[in-house]
Amino acid sequence: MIHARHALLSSGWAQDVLVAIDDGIITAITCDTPCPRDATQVDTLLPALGNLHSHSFQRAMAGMTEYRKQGRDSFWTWRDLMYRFMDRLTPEQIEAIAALVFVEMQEAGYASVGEFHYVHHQTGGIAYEDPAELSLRIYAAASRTGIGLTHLPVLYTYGGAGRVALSQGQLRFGNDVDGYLALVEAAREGMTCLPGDARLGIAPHSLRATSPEDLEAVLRQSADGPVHIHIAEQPKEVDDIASWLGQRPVEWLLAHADVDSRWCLIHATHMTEGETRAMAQTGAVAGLCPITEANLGDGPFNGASYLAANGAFGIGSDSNVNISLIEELRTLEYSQRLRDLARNVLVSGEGSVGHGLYTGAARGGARALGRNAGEIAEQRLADLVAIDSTDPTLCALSRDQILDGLVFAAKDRVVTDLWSAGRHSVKEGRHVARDGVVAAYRAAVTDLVASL
Ligand code: NGQ
Ligand code: ZN
Repeated sequence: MIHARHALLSSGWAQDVLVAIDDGIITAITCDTPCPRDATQVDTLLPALGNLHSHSFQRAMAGMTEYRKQGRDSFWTWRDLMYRFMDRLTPEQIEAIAALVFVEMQEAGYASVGEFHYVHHQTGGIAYEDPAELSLRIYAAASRTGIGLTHLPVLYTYGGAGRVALSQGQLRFGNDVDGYLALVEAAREGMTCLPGDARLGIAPHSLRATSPEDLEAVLRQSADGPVHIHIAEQPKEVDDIASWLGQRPVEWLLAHADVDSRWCLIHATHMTEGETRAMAQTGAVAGLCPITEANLGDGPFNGASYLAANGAFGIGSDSNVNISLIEELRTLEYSQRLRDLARNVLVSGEGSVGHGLYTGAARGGARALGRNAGEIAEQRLADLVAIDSTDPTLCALSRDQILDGLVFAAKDRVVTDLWSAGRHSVKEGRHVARDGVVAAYRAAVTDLVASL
């Protein structure tokens, strides 16, 4: 049981709220009630967000790609460095890095994560004895930390638009459709080691890494669960797809696949007004990764038009160069302000930007991850985060201003507690497994850096 002085319920703010949880599910909510002796007492309880897009291994190269060399650095030069870094990773290192990442995510206020998992094979592209070896490593990290996992094994068949062969640096990703479907099945079987809220989805990496026929084939074989795809992140990708398929990426996808609320379109940065409105109408979630998109020089999302068309969105930490839920939401709004020379952009009609961003991302994240979460209500998963509204960054604010304070003024330290489907992983601001996970991470990266 959790007792909160204030809680943001699906019906709005309430006081002295007692939340009962059974088997990871919220079973009862009582307002205006004193704190019983055996309850965990918190200040302000919010629905915890899902982090809808992560490549956990990239966390370990944070800070290694910010050095300017002669010529112009770009997404594509970053990607070359990332491939070189990735090529050395062992299964043990992949697990240790993922565990650190999941600890950091939960401490930042994320209850769950969509792990967009595309490193499948050994260096050179040789399969592991168990083709799902690296998926199982992600599972081990999830079960160690208690994060709610939506695992998204990735189909990555081609090196670029037009069925270009994989480059040397991409060999660890490669599968044809049959190999991929076998991998998904193995990943499904392995999932029995995870708690019941874990989910499995599919993820064609991008239009450039697959083909129209292959995409259709994998979609035909998977009737339910989330479908995630990177799309329209970089202008070059838009141009490459347009010259190959005759349409811009989002335009092509909406015309050739049954895009609906199962889908999460990651980035969707470069869209025309028409694509923006059409995507919003499908019910798909825009998977926005503002910190990574800023870091990689992708560009700002077409946010105002998308929200005006009622589009669903959520946020992801993608490259994990910096894991901060607060900063992710802040960067999202600030990217719009800088482009539009305006304030308070990402809210439709009138209202609190922080409230709109937070609650919108909570709903969209849950939808994209296939989790019955995103609000505090009976029968939902107990994906919950507590923040301390007496922190100096928040203490002057009314309830209706708290989420604005959280998004624009606070630091991550205001997070005190976090539950993933009822698993109480963060207490007093620290993950319960932090020490062991950090020690294993340090050992893993020491070896890794020595091998680079
Ligand atoms: C990824 N990253 O999947 O990690 C990609 C780069 C690729 C972003 N798109 C790899 N931000 O495109 O092959
Ligand atoms: Zn990505």
